[in-house]
Amino acid sequence: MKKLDDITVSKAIIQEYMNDFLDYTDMDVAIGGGGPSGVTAGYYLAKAGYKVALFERKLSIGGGMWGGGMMFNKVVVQEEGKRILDEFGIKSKKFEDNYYTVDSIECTSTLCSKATQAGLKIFNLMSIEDLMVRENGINGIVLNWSSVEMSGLHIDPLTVRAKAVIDATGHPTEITKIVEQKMGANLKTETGKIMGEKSMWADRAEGKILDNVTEVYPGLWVTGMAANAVHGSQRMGPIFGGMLLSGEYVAQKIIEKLENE
Ligand code: 48H
Ligand code: FE2
Repeated sequence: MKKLDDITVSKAIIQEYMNDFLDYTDMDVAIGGGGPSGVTAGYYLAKAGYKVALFERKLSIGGGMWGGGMMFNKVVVQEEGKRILDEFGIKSKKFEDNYYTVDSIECTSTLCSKATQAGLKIFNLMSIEDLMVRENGINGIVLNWSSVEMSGLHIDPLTVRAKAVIDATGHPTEITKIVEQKMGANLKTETGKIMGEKSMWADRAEGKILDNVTEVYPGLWVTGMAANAVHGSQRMGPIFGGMLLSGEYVAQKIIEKLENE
C-alpha cells in the first residue's frame, strides 16, 4: 500500500464537492425529490444533454419505492411502463397479462445508478425550503441542509438558478405548496389550488397521471404522485408504471419548452 494522508482525503472531498455545488448554482432543470418519478425525469433530461440536478431531503434516493407494497419489496408495473424498465435494464416478471412484478431493490438502485451515469447530478441531504420567484415565474430553488431543517437551527438557506423546476416530492407536493402558500398564486388546476389526492383507485389514478403532468405555474412542473395530488386525482398504491412514465413525460415536455425558448 502507498502511504496515505488523512488531510489529502479531506481536501479531495471538500474540493470536489464544492466544485460540483458551485457548478450547479446555475442549471437547466432542478428536480425536487428523488423518488422514482424524479429520478426517471432526471435520467431522460441528462440523456438529452441538459444540465440537471436532483435535490433529495433524505440520505437515500428512491422515495417510496424501496418498500414495495406494505413492505413486501416488490412493485407492479403495467404493460405501458415495461418499456422504461427495459430501457434501464431492470428485470421484470410477467404475473399475468398487463401485470409485471419487479424487485423494488433492484428497480430503485438501478434507476439511481443509470440516472447518475447518464449525467444526472444528485445532491442528497438537502431540502428545498423556498423558491426563487421573479416577474416571469419560478427562476430557481432555495436550499438548506436537511439536518438544519431537522434540528430546527435558525440558519439561512442558499439559492441556485434553474430554467425549470420539477416538483417530484410525491404525496405532500411540497414545492407546489410553497407557490400556493407564499404567493397565494393561482395554479393551473381546475380550482386554481392544490386539489389534494383522492382515495386509492389504481385504474383511475394511472389513467389520469400523464394528463396531470403540467406546468402548474410558470417554470414549475409537477410529476409522479405530486401530479395526481396537485390535480385532485386518485392514488394508485404500489403500481409504479405511472411514476416512470410521468418522469419520462415531464422530461419530454420540458425539453420541448426549453427548445422553443
Ligand atoms: C427535497 C424532498 C422534499 C423537499 C419531499 O414519494 P416519492 O417516492 O415520489 P414519486 O412521486 O416519485 O413516487 C411516489 C411513490 O413512491 C408513491 O408514493 C406511490 C406510487 N404511492 C401511491 C399511493 O397510493 O400511496 O419521493 C419523493 C421524494 C422523497 O424521497 C422525499 O424525501 C423527497 O421527495 N422530498 N426532497 N426537498 N422539500 N419534499
Ligand atoms: Fe405512496
